Amino acid sequence: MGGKLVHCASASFFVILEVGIARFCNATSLDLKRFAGRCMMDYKKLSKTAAYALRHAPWKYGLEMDEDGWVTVSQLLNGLRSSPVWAGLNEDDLRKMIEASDKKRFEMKDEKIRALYGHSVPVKIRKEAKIPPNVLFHGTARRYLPSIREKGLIPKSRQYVHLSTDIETAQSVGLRHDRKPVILVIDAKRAAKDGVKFYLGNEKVWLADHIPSRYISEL
Ligand code: HQG
Repeated sequence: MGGKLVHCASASFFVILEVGIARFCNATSLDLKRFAGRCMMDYKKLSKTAAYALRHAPWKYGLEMDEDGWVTVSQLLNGLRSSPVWAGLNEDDLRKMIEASDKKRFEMKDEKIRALYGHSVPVKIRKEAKIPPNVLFHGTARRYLPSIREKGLIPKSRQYVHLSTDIETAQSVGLRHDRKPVILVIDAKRAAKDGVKFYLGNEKVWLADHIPSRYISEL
């Protein structure tokens, strides 16, 4: 038999994709691609693509982003569907992508969706300043320390500096840059008192425009 055995993650059963059966059922190759796409939905890959669209390059997907980072779900679906991999994508897939993730990267409300942090789009996403926890953490690479000691924490290619509410999260952020990351401790209470603004990303991620080095110590 010339069929392929494919694990169907969304429905948890096995399907046989058999060219003969497809012909018998009059299915087109696009129908088959859509069917296979639905059965093998890779939510991690979808999350990476959606993050790229919503944080970094909305224009590549034809998205009109408002000043709070929202785009309509229908625009995002249309933009993503132009790639054959996501041809069969629907709103429920976006919802499942959000639920399947270990990090709360996106928010969906009133037929709109946005990334909660990580942006690098040219126009700065508006964030409301909030009172931060007394202490925040930041995991980074050892090689960045001399510059951080001198300039403080700067957003670099993103719009905001990203801070973590706990050491474990900071550690995993830092591991993206260095196998032995350094954990920085931010005296957020004192910084906020002195006028540094903090913004909420999600329950574990806080944002700031810049953290001067006088509020930073090493764990
Ligand atoms: C460093 C991921 C030299 C900074 C994560 C960091 C996070 C400096 C790097 C989110 C510096 C920028 C963001 C200075 C800061 N001199 N280096 N003065 N100031 N840096 O990736 O915070 O999985 O842009 O320490 O989990 O690592 O994508 O920022 O090492 O929440 O959802 O410059 O991205 O989330 O790196 O990570 P990044 P980040 P997702």
